[in-house]
Amino acid sequence: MNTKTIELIQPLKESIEQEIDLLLPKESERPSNLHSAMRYSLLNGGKRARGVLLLLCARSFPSKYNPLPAAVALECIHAYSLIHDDLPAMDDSPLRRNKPSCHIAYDEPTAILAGDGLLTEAFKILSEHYNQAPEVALKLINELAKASGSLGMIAGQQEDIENEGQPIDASTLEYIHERKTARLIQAAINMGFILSDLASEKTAYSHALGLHLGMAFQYKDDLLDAQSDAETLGKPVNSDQAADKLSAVKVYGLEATQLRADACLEKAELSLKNIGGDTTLLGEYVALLSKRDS
Ligand code: GRG
Repeated sequence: MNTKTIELIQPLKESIEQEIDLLLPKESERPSNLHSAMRYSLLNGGKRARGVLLLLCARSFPSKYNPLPAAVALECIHAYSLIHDDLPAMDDSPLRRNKPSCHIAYDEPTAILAGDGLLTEAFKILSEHYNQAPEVALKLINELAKASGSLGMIAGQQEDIENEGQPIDASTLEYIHERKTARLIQAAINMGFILSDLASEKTAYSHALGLHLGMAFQYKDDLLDAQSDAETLGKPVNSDQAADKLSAVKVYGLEATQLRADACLEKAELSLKNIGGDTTLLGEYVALLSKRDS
């Protein structure tokens, strides 16, 4: 682990958490239980990988916009997806980030509504905080909606559920992983670069960076599920195998999954070089994510 990079990233994580606390409705706001559940799920840890990536991309070129509200919007979408994924109707997981999942800490209806609340809140935040620059606001909203909607993350989740326990081919697996995981990470990168006004001829590189990094992230997630322990991971391990879930490890095996992760990372690093700008810390963080243990 590169401790210097971790030290440089920590203040970014903290600034996202402070902004979450600032922007989300307070627990004292009615209905108190709902807002408490939304805050519980959003402020109960996690790496903030998507938010941090957005901040790092936003500052790789001079920018006049504050990227923090966009990072919060992205983390709202991520947290909503985790709440709904943990529900009994989906993954039925009692543990998230080493703490009781939202529907365990509260109850199922509250967890469903907390997820819905966070999903809606994300777009409210973007529309309110970038309204001085309507073109930027629209681009951010469009990017996040495409990545998380029924052609993006929700498509991945739907096909993941439909294919559970079925024999799976590599192309279906790639379709699912690209949508379920990589698209939101791609949105983090794209939203950051929208805020730093990346030259239009370079956007193909930022899209490629997001896609390859997102796929590497999912391969790593599957490797961790197969190789880590529950304490380190903050959720049950071997859950893919136990629930007969789709997993790159199941389709390709451990060694080939690692090779795929490495190849994606190499492509991500090449795209980053082509983007230019001040991306040193971004490059170090990308490498750090590939070595993460949770
Ligand atoms: C319910 C619409 C809907 C979507 C669910 C996020 C998701 C889609 C499913 C969760 C299961 C899973 C393993 C998804 C892959 C994405 C992923 C690796 C999520 C975990 O993200 P991390 O590692 O978590 O960034 P933290 O806790 O650090 O924020």
